[in-house]
Amino acid sequence: MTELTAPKSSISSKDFANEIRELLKYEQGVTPEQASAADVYVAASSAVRRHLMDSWMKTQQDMVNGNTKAVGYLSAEFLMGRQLRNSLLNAGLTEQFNEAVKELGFDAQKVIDAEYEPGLGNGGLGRLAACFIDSLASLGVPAFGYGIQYKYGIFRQEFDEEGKQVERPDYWLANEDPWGHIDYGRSQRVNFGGEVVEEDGKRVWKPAWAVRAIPVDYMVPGYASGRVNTLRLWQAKSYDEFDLLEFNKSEYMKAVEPQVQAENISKILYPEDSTQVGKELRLEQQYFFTSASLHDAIRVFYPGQDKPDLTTFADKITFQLNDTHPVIGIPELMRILIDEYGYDWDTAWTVTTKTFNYTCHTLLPEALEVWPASLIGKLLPRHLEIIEKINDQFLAELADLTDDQDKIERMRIVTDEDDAKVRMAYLATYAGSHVNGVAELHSQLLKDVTLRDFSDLFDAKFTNVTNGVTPRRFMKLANPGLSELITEGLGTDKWLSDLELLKGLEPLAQDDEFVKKFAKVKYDNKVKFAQFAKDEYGFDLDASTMFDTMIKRLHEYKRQALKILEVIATYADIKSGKVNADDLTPRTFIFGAKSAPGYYMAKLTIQLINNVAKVINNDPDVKGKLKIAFPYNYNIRVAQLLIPATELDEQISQAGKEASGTSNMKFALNGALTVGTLDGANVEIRARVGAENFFLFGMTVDEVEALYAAGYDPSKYYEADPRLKAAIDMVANGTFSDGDAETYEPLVTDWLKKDWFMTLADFTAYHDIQSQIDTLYADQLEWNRKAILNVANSGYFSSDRSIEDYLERIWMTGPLDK
Ligand code: F58
Repeated sequence: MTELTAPKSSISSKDFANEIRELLKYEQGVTPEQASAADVYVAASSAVRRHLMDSWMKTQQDMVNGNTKAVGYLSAEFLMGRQLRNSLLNAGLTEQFNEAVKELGFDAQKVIDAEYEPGLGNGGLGRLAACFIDSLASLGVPAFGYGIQYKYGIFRQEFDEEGKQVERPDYWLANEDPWGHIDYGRSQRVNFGGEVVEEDGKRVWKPAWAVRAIPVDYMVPGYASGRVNTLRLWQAKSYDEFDLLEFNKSEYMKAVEPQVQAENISKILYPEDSTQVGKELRLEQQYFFTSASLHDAIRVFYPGQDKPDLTTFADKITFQLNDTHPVIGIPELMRILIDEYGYDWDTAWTVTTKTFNYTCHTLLPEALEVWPASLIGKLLPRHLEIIEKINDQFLAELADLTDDQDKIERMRIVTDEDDAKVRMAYLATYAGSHVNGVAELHSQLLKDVTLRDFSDLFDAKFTNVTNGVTPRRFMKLANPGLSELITEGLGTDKWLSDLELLKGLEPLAQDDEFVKKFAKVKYDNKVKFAQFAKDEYGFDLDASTMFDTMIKRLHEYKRQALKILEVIATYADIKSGKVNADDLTPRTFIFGAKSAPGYYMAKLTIQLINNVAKVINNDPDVKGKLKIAFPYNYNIRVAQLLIPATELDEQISQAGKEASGTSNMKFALNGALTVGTLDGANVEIRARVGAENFFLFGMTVDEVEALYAAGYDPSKYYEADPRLKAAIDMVANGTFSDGDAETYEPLVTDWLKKDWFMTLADFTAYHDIQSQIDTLYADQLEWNRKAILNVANSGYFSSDRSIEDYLERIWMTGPLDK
């Protein structure tokens, strides 16, 4: 007997269909016959929202009356993915929906596909935030996600004739958004600019301009918890919509100027992680949403109180700073407490330091935000004063802790130079109660390298919370076939809210019948992906080949170059006759990656991959044994289809550079084997699934450091490995650029002269592991056994576990009473 615990609403499909009919009529104004799939999507979404409404309202009430402290997750990004299927799942309405739309004469998938995916994040960091709010709700912990409702999300990626990335605006709100509820009555004023003056012995900020922050609320339904939390995304609007005086003078453009300026703040998500562009607007965005969110929390937790006792603020809500983007919230809370509510500095400091915690998501020094003090002074003059005072206080504290003047200098929050800088990570580390990295190795490196001085003096602040992913979206929704098989194998579906139960699959890895069923699910997922790739991109993929996937932002440290060079080297082996294509294990190499628009090397790598695809996919000598597929505009939807179809997962960053990675977790949970370096969460995945079930290669962090120290010369590796040499020569001689040697010259020169992330040094090891991969793949039963062991031992990587760790180590709170 299989025990089923998934939520199921008691409403019948017929009644649910009637609700959709009503909404079509009264909201959309159409009959089911007139309705399009998009209409049905909107109506069905509204219907689900209605079903969640009571739980949402109750959760809000309970939170304010609260037996427990709430969590405020401050994040510039929430990469949610499509909402309808997830909401249906959590509302227990999946079956009713499937039946109801059929009854109305629609195909369920077409209705689902009418939803435009909101792309309000760049990659891992934004998706993590989305997984975390899902888990918070599923664990019944009262929480707000606070961020920005960007009008344009991450750009839509296209490839041009030459295989270059082209960025198109992502106007995701072009159609009705049934999920977001705009709440004009709860808007907040956010001030900017101006000056600070002395009045009655007090510092008083006289801002020059202001924008109105309007909350757009999204429900965040928990799975089987009966709780629905809120994602509150702020939209910027002008207070002066329209200047009638100007308009009457026929100055139409001028008349809307204030509106344009204000609305620019929430116009676009920054896709940059290479160059620092639009610094000013970015700081405006950061202040905009943190200021609005802090004021909002005061409004929520001290309803109707003019003089709330804000010394209790940190008992009501704890704020997690998702990377440095919301760190300006620290001086903002100080300012609110001192200037708006009259607290003295020390009281304000006590409250503030108890309120905030900081998560760092990087190891690249250039990714730690540093703002020119002059810019902060221009936009937020009062905040600069407060930051300077925090810095002075910090320096005084440091002087008591250490005699090491150099160290004190290095730790300054505000640098001591003409064009002073404010280091946001340092501010967060000093002012926050806790600082965490996102995988064990990363947290260790933060202590040993990135924030070493801080960990020397404030070791107790530092902790680790290894990332996780939500099994609801990335297993149940993405991989229904595997989910059913797991439920059958375990005799319960409880694993969806207690992922460690997957451990129970371990013995089944020795049961050949189960292994075959598992293999069948994987094969069906490959067929499904191939069909999608055909319909969407016109690719012809062969589901009988190994699906070998690398999906992540394109960045040199992630080393997509390593993968493509290995493919090219194999191609060169075929062309030179060293290898007979017939002897190869047929593989389909699938890439998905967006590059920051201003990141030249990353864009050139995209172009190279596309052109290698063009040549290899069309060369009869290859006999179809190698194929490259690079679907453009990789997003959550593609991820949900591709991850379950993948057999080999590429996590090949240079050791010590990937903070954690989260796709590695999704792959392991969906039964792919990983080829990877000892980097980020790979280390923990390998430790759990077993070294024999993971293809490890490449230098360790220590080896990388030693090689840098010894003086790294990539050309030596080029000379030493004939395959590597052949591959680079092929790129250099124009094989993938119609004979033009110029096209990839910058890449070639970089590989041979610089190669900062040591792609060449790891190349031979990466090649050597490929024959092990092929050998195992030839024994499908063994391969799938190992894949099952990956699934069985990856339960730890649920975001529910991550949230439990945050609750215990950082937030010191827990679920609401039932
Ligand atoms: C990622 N960071 C890390 N940043 O690279 C990855 O290892 C980790 O698993 C993940 O965070 C979650 O902890 C990341 O995605 C960004 O997207 C930046 C956001 C701000 C603009 C530049 C990119």
